[in-house]
Order: sequence, then structure tokens, then C-alpha cells
Amino acid sequence: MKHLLTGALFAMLCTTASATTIEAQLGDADGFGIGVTHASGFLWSAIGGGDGDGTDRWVYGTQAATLTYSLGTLGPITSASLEVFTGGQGLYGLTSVLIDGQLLGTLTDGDDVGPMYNYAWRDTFDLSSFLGLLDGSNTLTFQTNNSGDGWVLDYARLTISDEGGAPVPEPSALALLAAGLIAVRLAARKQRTAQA
Ligand SMILES: [Ca+2]
Ligand SMILES: [Ca+2]
Repeated sequence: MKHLLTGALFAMLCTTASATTIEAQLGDADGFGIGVTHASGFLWSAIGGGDGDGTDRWVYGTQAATLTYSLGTLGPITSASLEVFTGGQGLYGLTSVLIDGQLLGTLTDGDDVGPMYNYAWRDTFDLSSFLGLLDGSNTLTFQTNNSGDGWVLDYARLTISDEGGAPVPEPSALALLAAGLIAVRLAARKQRTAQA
């Protein structure tokens, strides 16, 4: 009981440095500018003129885009992921996604048969094996299997995290802990006296 109490007390007094997470995003999450949602169909002709950055615009074949960001106060990177929301991908074969030329995987087939022909999918890729590439500037390539494959990118979001520091007790917390330990010991002694 005493150890349980002191353990809990110590855990409470430690200041836990939480992990820092940054996001780098190309385009806005507005369903290609027309509110299309994950796993739903849409008509390519409904897509507008785009946001000027290559997103929300109907394009054909392989496209590349560069994501630049500041690593700021991020410590050693321990995890990262890439989320992309695209539609109409996959004419006669799936589209590959690459980061700085390294293959991450393929996009979900969004070029199914009718009634809508084009479907929107959110795909997420684990970047655990590519953390060394995350240096503040990365090129994303969407490599279609067919140059005539029409498709649209809503957004691409890179999420990068460090592990955060180990819990560190503060001096004032240590003083409190000492006071807590004395209190616990006194309580235990009182209990023993009562039992005797
Ligand atoms: Ca297509
Ligand atoms: Ca968008």
C-alpha cells in the first residue's frame, strides 16, 4: 500500500514533457472544393478551377508537389505519416505515391465503374521507414499507371512527431514528494500502532 501511494505521488509530481507534433499541408480539406466526402462518388465535371497550388483541380497523369515546412523545436523524429485525399485515381492500374522518389504505397482505386465513375478516398501512409527524409522539404509524386488517368487531389497532410522528453521531477515537486513520503510513513506507523 505504501509503495503504491508513493508511486502514485511520484507520478503526479513529475512534469511529463509531451511529444511535439507538426503538420505540413498542401491544399485545404474541403472535398475538392465541392464538399465530396470519403468513399463517395462525384462527377469530374463538377470540379472547379482549383486553388492555384495544384489541388482541387482535375488533372491527368503523374503529378508532383513539394511540401515545405519548419521542423521548429521538434526533437529526434520518432513517427510520421502522410494522409492524402484524392478522387478518380486508378485507370487501368493503381497510382503509386512516392516521397523524394521512395515508394510509400498505392492509392485506393477510385476509378470504378458507374454510376459515378469517380470515387474519393482518404489514404494514410506510415512513414516510419522514411524518417530520415523529413528535413523540411519533400517532394510528393503521384505516379499514375496510365497517362490518361484523370484525377483530383484535395489535400496532402504530413504529420511528424518526436517522442517528447522523459518525465523530470522539478525541485519544488521533490520537496512536495519528501513531505508526501513523511506523511505516508506516519500514516503507516499510526496503522501499525492501531493494530498492536
Ligand atoms: Ca481517373
Ligand atoms: Ca481542397
